[in-house]
Amino acid sequence: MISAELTGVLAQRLDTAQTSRRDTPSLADGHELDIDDAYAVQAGLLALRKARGERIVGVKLGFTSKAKMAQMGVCDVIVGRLTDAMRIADGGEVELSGFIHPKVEPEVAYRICRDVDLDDPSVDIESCVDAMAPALEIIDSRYRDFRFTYTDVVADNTSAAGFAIGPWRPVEDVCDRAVRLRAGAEEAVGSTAAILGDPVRALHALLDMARRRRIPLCAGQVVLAGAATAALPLAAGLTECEVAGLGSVTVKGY
Ligand code: OOG
Ligand code: MG
Repeated sequence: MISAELTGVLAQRLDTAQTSRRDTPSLADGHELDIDDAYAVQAGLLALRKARGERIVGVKLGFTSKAKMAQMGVCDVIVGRLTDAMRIADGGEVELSGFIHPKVEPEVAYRICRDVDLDDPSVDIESCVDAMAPALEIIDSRYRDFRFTYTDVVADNTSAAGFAIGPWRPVEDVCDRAVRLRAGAEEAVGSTAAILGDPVRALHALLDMARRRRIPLCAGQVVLAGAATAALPLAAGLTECEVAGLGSVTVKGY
Protein backbone atom coordinates (compact mmCIF):
# COMPACT_ATOMS: atom_id res chain seq x y z
CA MET A 1 0.00 0.00 0.00
CA ILE A 2 1.31 3.47 -0.84
CA SER A 3 1.24 6.34 1.67
CA ALA A 4 -1.50 8.94 1.81
CA GLU A 5 1.11 11.49 0.82
CA LEU A 6 2.11 9.61 -2.33
CA THR A 7 -1.57 9.06 -3.15
CA GLY A 8 -2.01 12.83 -3.12
CA VAL A 9 1.10 13.41 -5.22
CA LEU A 10 -0.04 10.94 -7.89
CA ALA A 11 -3.56 12.37 -7.95
CA GLN A 12 -2.07 15.83 -8.43
CA ARG A 13 0.15 14.55 -11.23
CA LEU A 14 -2.83 13.12 -13.13
CA ASP A 15 -4.90 16.22 -12.47
CA THR A 16 -2.14 18.47 -13.82
CA ALA A 17 -1.86 16.25 -16.91
CA GLN A 18 -5.57 16.77 -17.53
CA THR A 19 -5.72 20.51 -16.87
CA SER A 20 -2.53 21.25 -18.84
CA ARG A 21 -3.37 18.74 -21.63
CA ARG A 22 0.09 17.22 -21.28
CA ASP A 23 0.44 13.47 -20.97
CA THR A 24 2.35 11.74 -18.19
CA PRO A 25 4.23 8.42 -18.02
CA SER A 26 2.67 5.34 -16.46
CA LEU A 27 2.55 5.48 -12.66
CA ALA A 28 3.94 1.94 -12.77
CA ASP A 29 7.27 3.46 -13.88
CA GLY A 30 8.58 4.03 -10.39
CA HIS A 31 5.66 3.11 -8.14
CA GLU A 32 4.04 -0.15 -7.17
CA LEU A 33 0.34 0.43 -6.80
CA ASP A 34 -2.22 -2.20 -5.94
CA ILE A 35 -5.86 -1.90 -6.93
CA ASP A 36 -6.86 -0.30 -3.62
CA ASP A 37 -4.13 2.31 -4.08
CA ALA A 38 -5.41 2.97 -7.58
CA TYR A 39 -8.97 3.66 -6.39
CA ALA A 40 -7.52 5.88 -3.64
CA VAL A 41 -5.65 7.94 -6.27
CA GLN A 42 -8.88 8.14 -8.29
CA ALA A 43 -10.68 9.44 -5.17
CA GLY A 44 -7.92 12.03 -4.71
CA LEU A 45 -8.32 13.11 -8.32
CA LEU A 46 -12.07 13.54 -7.88
CA ALA A 47 -11.47 15.54 -4.69
CA LEU A 48 -9.32 17.98 -6.68
CA ARG A 49 -12.07 18.34 -9.29
CA LYS A 50 -14.70 18.89 -6.59
CA ALA A 51 -12.48 21.52 -4.98
CA ARG A 52 -12.72 23.38 -8.32
CA GLY A 53 -16.50 23.29 -8.08
CA GLU A 54 -17.24 20.22 -10.20
CA ARG A 55 -20.12 17.96 -9.20
CA ILE A 56 -20.37 14.19 -9.57
CA VAL A 57 -23.22 13.46 -11.98
CA GLY A 58 -22.66 9.82 -12.73
CA VAL A 59 -20.51 6.74 -12.95
CA LYS A 60 -18.99 4.83 -15.82
CA LEU A 61 -17.91 1.29 -16.33
CA GLY A 62 -14.92 0.25 -18.35
CA PHE A 63 -13.53 -3.04 -19.60
CA THR A 64 -17.03 -4.45 -19.94
CA SER A 65 -16.08 -6.28 -23.11
CA LYS A 66 -14.46 -9.71 -22.85
CA ALA A 67 -11.86 -8.73 -25.46
CA LYS A 68 -10.70 -5.75 -23.42
CA MET A 69 -10.61 -7.73 -20.18
CA ALA A 70 -8.54 -10.43 -21.85
CA GLN A 71 -6.24 -7.79 -23.31
CA MET A 72 -5.65 -6.33 -19.84
CA GLY A 73 -5.43 -9.79 -18.23
CA VAL A 74 -8.21 -9.04 -15.73
CA CYS A 75 -11.68 -10.33 -15.05
CA ASP A 76 -13.15 -7.30 -13.33
CA VAL A 77 -14.81 -4.22 -14.70
CA ILE A 78 -13.43 -0.85 -13.64
CA VAL A 79 -15.45 2.12 -12.39
CA GLY A 80 -14.87 5.83 -12.87
CA ARG A 81 -16.84 8.93 -12.03
CA LEU A 82 -18.45 11.51 -14.31
CA THR A 83 -18.60 15.19 -13.38
CA ASP A 84 -20.77 18.01 -14.70
CA ALA A 85 -17.69 19.54 -16.36
CA MET A 86 -17.47 16.47 -18.62
CA ARG A 87 -21.04 16.79 -19.89
CA ILE A 88 -21.64 17.77 -23.52
CA ALA A 89 -25.15 18.46 -24.80
CA ASP A 90 -26.59 16.16 -27.45
CA GLY A 91 -25.63 17.88 -30.71
CA GLY A 92 -23.18 20.08 -28.85
CA GLU A 93 -19.76 21.25 -29.89
CA VAL A 94 -16.59 19.86 -28.41
CA GLU A 95 -13.20 21.52 -28.68
CA LEU A 96 -10.54 18.95 -29.58
CA SER A 97 -7.75 21.08 -28.16
CA GLY A 98 -9.34 20.70 -24.73
CA PHE A 99 -7.98 17.14 -24.62
CA ILE A 100 -4.65 15.37 -24.98
CA HIS A 101 -5.55 12.65 -27.53
CA PRO A 102 -9.30 12.08 -27.28
CA LYS A 103 -11.08 8.96 -28.47
CA VAL A 104 -14.77 8.29 -28.59
CA GLU A 105 -16.84 5.22 -27.70
CA PRO A 106 -20.46 4.28 -28.41
CA GLU A 107 -22.26 3.39 -25.21
CA VAL A 108 -25.63 2.83 -23.59
CA ALA A 109 -26.59 5.03 -20.61
CA TYR A 110 -29.02 4.34 -17.77
CA ARG A 111 -30.55 6.93 -15.44
CA ILE A 112 -30.72 6.15 -11.72
CA CYS A 113 -34.14 7.12 -10.33
CA ARG A 114 -33.57 6.49 -6.62
CA ASP A 115 -30.68 6.34 -4.23
CA VAL A 116 -29.24 2.83 -4.04
CA ASP A 117 -28.78 1.42 -0.55
CA LEU A 118 -25.44 -0.35 -0.93
CA ASP A 119 -25.90 -2.10 2.41
CA ASP A 120 -29.26 -3.65 1.53
CA PRO A 121 -28.42 -7.16 0.27
CA SER A 122 -31.78 -7.46 -1.47
CA VAL A 123 -31.60 -4.22 -3.46
CA ASP A 124 -32.97 -4.64 -6.99
CA ILE A 125 -30.64 -2.52 -9.09
CA GLU A 126 -32.81 -2.82 -12.20
CA SER A 127 -35.68 -1.14 -10.35
CA CYS A 128 -33.35 1.75 -9.46
CA VAL A 129 -33.14 2.94 -13.08
CA ASP A 130 -36.04 4.48 -14.98
CA ALA A 131 -34.63 5.43 -18.38
CA MET A 132 -31.99 4.60 -20.94
CA ALA A 133 -30.37 6.36 -23.87
CA PRO A 134 -27.70 6.04 -26.53
CA ALA A 135 -24.52 7.74 -25.36
CA LEU A 136 -21.07 8.83 -26.48
CA GLU A 137 -18.12 8.70 -24.16
CA ILE A 138 -14.94 10.67 -24.77
CA ILE A 139 -11.94 8.98 -23.22
CA ASP A 140 -8.63 10.79 -22.95
CA SER A 141 -6.05 8.78 -21.07
CA ARG A 142 -3.66 11.07 -19.29
CA TYR A 143 -0.92 8.52 -20.05
CA ARG A 144 1.49 8.81 -22.93
CA ASP A 145 0.19 7.11 -26.07
CA PHE A 146 -2.80 5.66 -24.17
CA ARG A 147 -0.42 3.07 -22.70
CA PHE A 148 -1.31 2.09 -19.17
CA THR A 149 -1.55 -0.76 -16.71
CA TYR A 150 -4.77 -1.83 -15.01
CA THR A 151 -3.97 0.16 -11.87
CA ASP A 152 -2.88 3.16 -13.98
CA VAL A 153 -6.23 3.42 -15.70
CA VAL A 154 -8.20 3.07 -12.47
CA ALA A 155 -6.09 5.83 -10.89
CA ASP A 156 -6.76 7.98 -13.97
CA ASN A 157 -10.52 7.81 -13.38
CA THR A 158 -10.76 5.22 -16.17
CA SER A 159 -9.76 7.79 -18.83
CA ALA A 160 -13.07 9.67 -18.33
CA ALA A 161 -13.06 13.01 -20.15
CA GLY A 162 -16.49 13.72 -21.63
CA PHE A 163 -19.89 12.28 -22.37
CA ALA A 164 -23.08 13.09 -24.27
CA ILE A 165 -26.45 11.45 -23.70
CA GLY A 166 -29.15 11.09 -26.36
CA PRO A 167 -32.90 11.27 -25.71
CA TRP A 168 -33.99 9.31 -22.63
CA ARG A 169 -36.61 6.62 -23.14
CA PRO A 170 -38.14 3.90 -21.01
CA VAL A 171 -35.86 1.00 -20.10
CA GLU A 172 -36.20 -1.98 -22.40
CA ASP A 173 -34.28 -5.12 -23.17
CA VAL A 174 -31.36 -4.22 -25.45
CA CYS A 175 -29.30 -7.38 -25.18
CA ASP A 176 -28.35 -7.55 -28.85
CA ARG A 177 -28.91 -4.29 -30.71
CA ALA A 178 -26.79 -3.04 -33.58
CA VAL A 179 -24.52 -0.15 -32.64
CA ARG A 180 -22.87 2.20 -35.10
CA LEU A 181 -20.27 4.80 -34.27
CA ARG A 182 -19.33 7.40 -36.86
CA ALA A 183 -16.44 9.66 -35.96
CA GLY A 184 -15.39 11.97 -38.77
CA ALA A 185 -14.50 9.69 -41.67
CA GLU A 186 -14.17 6.56 -39.53
CA GLU A 187 -16.85 4.09 -38.57
CA ALA A 188 -17.13 1.19 -36.14
CA VAL A 189 -20.02 -1.24 -35.91
CA GLY A 190 -20.88 -3.67 -33.16
CA SER A 191 -23.60 -4.83 -30.85
CA THR A 192 -24.79 -4.01 -27.35
CA ALA A 193 -24.04 -7.70 -26.66
CA ALA A 194 -20.38 -6.66 -26.44
CA ILE A 195 -21.28 -4.99 -23.13
CA LEU A 196 -21.03 -7.98 -20.77
CA GLY A 197 -23.35 -9.93 -23.06
CA ASP A 198 -26.19 -7.52 -22.23
CA PRO A 199 -25.89 -3.90 -20.99
CA VAL A 200 -28.24 -4.67 -18.10
CA ARG A 201 -25.45 -6.83 -16.65
CA ALA A 202 -23.41 -3.65 -16.37
CA LEU A 203 -25.88 -2.47 -13.73
CA HIS A 204 -25.30 -5.61 -11.68
CA ALA A 205 -21.52 -5.33 -12.12
CA LEU A 206 -21.79 -1.69 -11.07
CA LEU A 207 -23.70 -2.56 -7.91
CA ASP A 208 -21.05 -5.10 -6.99
CA MET A 209 -18.21 -2.62 -7.57
CA ALA A 210 -20.08 0.21 -5.83
CA ARG A 211 -20.47 -1.97 -2.75
CA ARG A 212 -16.82 -3.00 -2.77
CA ARG A 213 -15.52 0.50 -3.43
CA ARG A 214 -18.19 2.42 -1.48
CA ILE A 215 -19.21 4.48 -4.50
CA PRO A 216 -22.57 6.17 -3.86
CA LEU A 217 -25.21 5.62 -6.55
CA CYS A 218 -27.75 8.43 -6.31
CA ALA A 219 -31.04 9.44 -7.90
CA GLY A 220 -30.50 11.49 -11.04
CA GLN A 221 -27.06 10.10 -11.78
CA VAL A 222 -26.12 8.70 -15.16
CA VAL A 223 -24.51 5.28 -15.65
CA LEU A 224 -22.39 4.65 -18.73
CA ALA A 225 -22.48 0.89 -19.25
CA GLY A 226 -19.27 0.55 -21.30
CA ALA A 227 -18.17 0.66 -24.90
CA ALA A 228 -19.90 -1.49 -27.52
CA THR A 229 -17.02 -1.22 -30.03
CA ALA A 230 -13.36 -0.28 -29.93
CA ALA A 231 -12.81 3.45 -29.47
CA LEU A 232 -12.14 5.69 -32.49
CA PRO A 233 -10.15 8.94 -32.49
CA LEU A 234 -12.41 11.92 -31.82
CA ALA A 235 -12.19 13.96 -35.02
CA ALA A 236 -13.35 17.33 -36.28
CA GLY A 237 -16.87 17.20 -37.68
CA LEU A 238 -19.80 15.02 -36.77
CA THR A 239 -19.56 12.11 -34.34
CA GLU A 240 -22.63 9.96 -33.94
CA CYS A 241 -23.60 6.90 -31.93
CA GLU A 242 -26.68 5.08 -33.12
CA VAL A 243 -28.20 2.17 -31.19
CA ALA A 244 -30.95 0.28 -33.01
CA GLY A 245 -34.29 1.05 -31.40
CA LEU A 246 -32.84 3.64 -29.02
CA GLY A 247 -32.00 6.41 -31.48
CA SER A 248 -28.83 8.41 -31.69
CA VAL A 249 -26.68 11.06 -30.06
CA THR A 250 -24.20 13.39 -31.74
CA VAL A 251 -21.43 15.81 -30.94
CA LYS A 252 -19.49 18.10 -33.26
CA GLY A 253 -15.74 18.22 -32.90
CA TYR A 254 -13.87 21.39 -33.85
C1 OOG B 1 -10.20 2.90 -20.42
C2 OOG B 1 -11.65 3.24 -20.43
C3 OOG B 1 -12.48 2.16 -21.06
C4 OOG B 1 -14.84 1.48 -21.70
O1 OOG B 1 -15.98 1.84 -22.04
O2 OOG B 1 -14.45 0.29 -21.79
C5 OOG B 1 -13.91 2.52 -21.18
C6 OOG B 1 -9.53 3.17 -21.74
O3 OOG B 1 -9.63 2.34 -22.64
O4 OOG B 1 -8.88 4.23 -21.87
O5 OOG B 1 -14.36 3.61 -20.94
MG1 MG C 1 -16.30 3.93 -21.91
